[in-house]
Order: sequence, then C-alpha cells, then structure tokens
Amino acid sequence: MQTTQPPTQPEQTPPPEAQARQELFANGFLAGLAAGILATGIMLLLNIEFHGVSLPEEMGSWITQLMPAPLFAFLHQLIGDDAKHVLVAIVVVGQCAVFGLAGGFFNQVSGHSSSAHPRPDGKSTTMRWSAGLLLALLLWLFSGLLLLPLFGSGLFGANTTSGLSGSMWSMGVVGLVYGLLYVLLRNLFSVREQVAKEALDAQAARERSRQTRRDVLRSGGLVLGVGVMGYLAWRFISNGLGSAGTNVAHITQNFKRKIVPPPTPNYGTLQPAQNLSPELTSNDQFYTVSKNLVSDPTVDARGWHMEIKGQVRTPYTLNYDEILQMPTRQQYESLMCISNEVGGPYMGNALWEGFPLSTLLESAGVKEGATKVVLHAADDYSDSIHLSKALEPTTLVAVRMNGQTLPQQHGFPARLLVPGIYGMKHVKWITGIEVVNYNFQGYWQNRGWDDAAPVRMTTRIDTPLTGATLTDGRTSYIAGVAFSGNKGISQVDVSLDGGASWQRATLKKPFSQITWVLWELSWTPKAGQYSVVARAIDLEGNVQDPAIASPAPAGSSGYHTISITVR
Ligand SMILES: Nc1nc2c(c(=O)[nH]1)N[C@H]1C(S)=C(S)[C@@H](COP(=O)(O)O)O[C@H]1N2
Ligand SMILES: [Mo]
Repeated sequence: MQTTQPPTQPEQTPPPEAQARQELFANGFLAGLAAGILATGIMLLLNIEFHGVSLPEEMGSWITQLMPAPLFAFLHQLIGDDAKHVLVAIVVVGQCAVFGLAGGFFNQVSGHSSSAHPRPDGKSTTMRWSAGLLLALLLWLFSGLLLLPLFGSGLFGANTTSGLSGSMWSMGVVGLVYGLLYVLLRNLFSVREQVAKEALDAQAARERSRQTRRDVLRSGGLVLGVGVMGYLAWRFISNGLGSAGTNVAHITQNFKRKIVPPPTPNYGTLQPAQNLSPELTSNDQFYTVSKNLVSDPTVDARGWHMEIKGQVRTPYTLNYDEILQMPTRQQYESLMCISNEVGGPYMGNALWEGFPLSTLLESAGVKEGATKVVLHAADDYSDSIHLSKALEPTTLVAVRMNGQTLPQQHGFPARLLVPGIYGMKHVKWITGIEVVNYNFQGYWQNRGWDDAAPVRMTTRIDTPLTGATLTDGRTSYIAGVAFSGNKGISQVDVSLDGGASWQRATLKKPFSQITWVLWELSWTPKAGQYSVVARAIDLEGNVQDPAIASPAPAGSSGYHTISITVR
C-alpha cells in the first residue's frame, strides 16, 4: 500500500484527533484545578477543625526531613521567619496543580474509552457522576497507598495525629468533593465550548476558548509569580537592613574568652527607653514557634492524659485534674528559639508555674541504666533531655504562664521547661514522658540540629533601631536585652566604634539567673556615622562569642551591630 504525501505541509495545526485530545486535556485540567483548589481548602479546614489529615503538612515535614540543616538555615535566612509558610504555600499550590493534571489526564482517558475515538469535531459526551466517584477512589488509593507511606506517615496516614480512621475519612471527603465538583465543572466547560462552536465557525471557537483558557491561566500565573517575587524581594531587602553580626577583625583578635574573676554586676535603674522590650513578655506578645505548618494541636483537657513510661518500675498515667493537684512552684524563665538570628525576635520572658519533672520520675522509679527522658507531644513532635538534666529542680512541667492557664499556642495543657537549653526542647502539648536507655534523637535532631543545644549567650540592641538618625547633642539611650540561658549576666558592654572600645552598660537586676537581663547606656552623641555593637559576659565570666555563626545546627552567635547616623 502506498500513500502519496503532499510535498509540503500546508498548515502547522495538528490533526483533528490530536487537537480534540488537547481540548479534552485542557477542559479536564481546568475543571480539575478549580475543583482541586476547593478540595484543598476543605482538606486544610478538616485538618484545623476536625483533625483530618493534611497532605501538605505531611509533605512539608518530609521535605524538611530530607533537607540538610545548612540548606534549611540558608532558606530561613533568605525567606525569613515565614519560611515555613512559604513552604506550605508552595506545597499547596503544587497539590492544586496535581489535582489539575489528574483532571486533565482523566478527561483524556475517559474521553477515549467512552467513544473509542474522540469525535473529530471536538464534541465530547457528558461525563457521568460515577466517573467522578471512580476518580475520587483512584486519588484516595494513590494518597493512602503511595503518597502518605512515602512521606513516612504510614499506610493511609496511620502514623499521623489524625490516625488511620481520621485520615481515611477526611481524605474520603476531600476526594468526593473533588470528584463530584470535577464532573460538574468538566461538563459545564464542554457544554459552553459546544455552544460557542455552534454559534461560530468551529475553528474560531476552538481558538477562542483555548485563548480565554490560556488568558485565565496566564494572568493567574502572572499574579502568583509577581506576588511570590515581590514577597521574596521585600524579605530580602528588609533582611539586608539589619546586620546580624559584626565582622571586625580586631574584635576577634583582642577577644578574651573568659574573665577571672567574673565582673560584679552594676545594677541600677533604667530610663524607660522607647522600643526596649518589657522585662516580662505578655502571653499574646510571646513569640510562638512550632513545626506545624498549618495548625497547632488543640488539646481537649477532658480526654487528655500524660503517660509516664519506658525504663521505670511503675508506669502510670495522669489526667488533667491530677496534674493540677501536684504541688507547683513558680519560675521566671526566658526562652529563645535555636533558629533565632543574632538580634532576632524569637526571645521572651515569662513567669511559669509547674511541678518538677523529677517528682514524676521519682514516683515512677527510674530503672538502672536509663540515660535520657523523651517528651512526646500531641503533634507527633518529640525531643529528649539527659536524665541528669531531667532531675534538675528547675526542669518543670508547666501548666500556667504569667498567671493564666497555659495558652493553647504555648502548649496547653502541659509543656516542658528546661532552663539553659534552647526553646526546641521545651516540648509543648506533652502526651508522654518516656525514660529510655539509648541515645534518642528528636524531631529536629533527625533534621540535623544539635541535640545538646545549650543556649549561646546573646545580646540584642532594641533601641535605637538600625538606620536611625539621632540629634547631635541630645541625650538618648542605647538599650536592649542579654541572655545566657542559665548562667546569668554580669556585664553588658556597648561599643560606638564597631568594637574598638567598650563602655559598660547599666543592668536592671533580673528576676533570676535563667532570665534575660535588660541593659542601657545613655549617650549624648556628636554628628557622625556610628557602628554600635553590644556584647555580654555571664556570671561565670564567659564572654559572648564574637564568631559569626548562623542558627543551624547549634544556634547563632556573633555580636548584634547597628548603624546610626547623628546629625
Ligand atoms: N509539641 C511541640 N513542642 C514544641 C515545638 C513543636 O513544634 N511541637 N516547637 C519547639 C520550638 S522550636 C520552640 S522555639 C518552642 C517555642 O515555644 P513557644 O511557642 O511557647 O514560644 O517550642 C518548642 N516546643
Ligand atoms: Mo525553636
């Protein structure tokens, strides 16, 4: 058999069958995308309100697990404190795109099977509701049998806080919403297309509908892209304004690591300087950090209980009423996140109330050979501390914060306090206390962060703000906070010349050795440019480390430096 080929192809347009297939894909994709956006919204809602599983959450956790700690820190620096939310936004957009692709391919495949060949005129048959159910089932199986196990969340999310049944039903609801809405929209789009075709010349109609689709997608993509780029640019610029350390060689050259004997603190009264942090941070001003991308757990005190288990002679559980009956003590303690940059905002100071962890461990009877205590939490978070640290009298299980019941975002009903160690180990929403005899690694340790995690001494200049302009000859105050974890602060020094010479600041007598210390230096400046630096010395005489380190993997160091103009 011979066919004669025309010598030249007159048109670039694909053959009608391929064109029809593209139509099917495009209609299916749009319907899938729209249905997917709604279904994703419902997934997030079910997660927040009804403990349903959130695929973006599981995927985000998986991604941070794969990410090496330095890359994580780099992204954190680039994008800022909202890195977590940027990540979840990307994953959410990705999920919507996958829903769109699923819709596109499904429409192609079902278009083929329902009529052997797509009709060359591009007309497609109406899709039945049952097809939507089939699509929902396919996605449900795909997520439950492939995605969730891949993310380490177990078959059908068995290892998540939602549990097996919670994940199964919530994904079922999401799948149904998606499948049915998809059929509705897909039929709507193809009907509209046929109406357009009948009214106009078929080729022109196809061109037009494809054009509008493309326009919609293009402008949507444009808005999204511009938004993301603008946001990144803004973060970049606003990050660049505050420098997190000073890179002056002479500081490290003349640096004395320890001063013997340690300085005697010069306590005094501070002037109420604008922007200086209040010594006590109120509950709603206190920073919050958690690994949870979408929502933190809301624990219902009635069903809640805490298990004391593992390497103990008599394991037992306590409910909320029982922990409220434990004899409590009050403790002022400051907290700092290990991700805090030098000069950063993730620090706070509160009056906590709780009972020593040692009370619980002693009544359970720690077995011979135990080395660590693991804290488990309602959000599948965990971390561990050494047994000796767990037995210190200041290691508390806190139930109150600043005179109020522990707020939900700070770990209701109970959280750990371990002075001297970064916020990371102050596990919130405790559900279990497990004594172990091996070197357990917690959530962040599995992602490359330090396990010991002692607080690195830091000093923050709260006022003036970097870039500020002061008036020649008018007295003003340089003031801020200094924090060493559990070693107190004996001295804070301020330099007006980038670290070449230092002056001693006045300290406000702190609540305790495990809180931050407010400091202040009065200054009557002369016209010029100044690089203002601050550093602290703890009660043992250790001088704050000037070497610049970013937060990963063991916390930031370096001296907070700001630039000031005086006119
Ligand atoms: N259960 C649980 N506890 C947690 C976390 C978490 O993600 N889940 N984040 C930790 C981190 S990294 C910090 S810095 C502190 C923050 O406590 P705050 O939100 O009360 O300031 O909680 C810690 N405890
Ligand atoms: Mo943290």
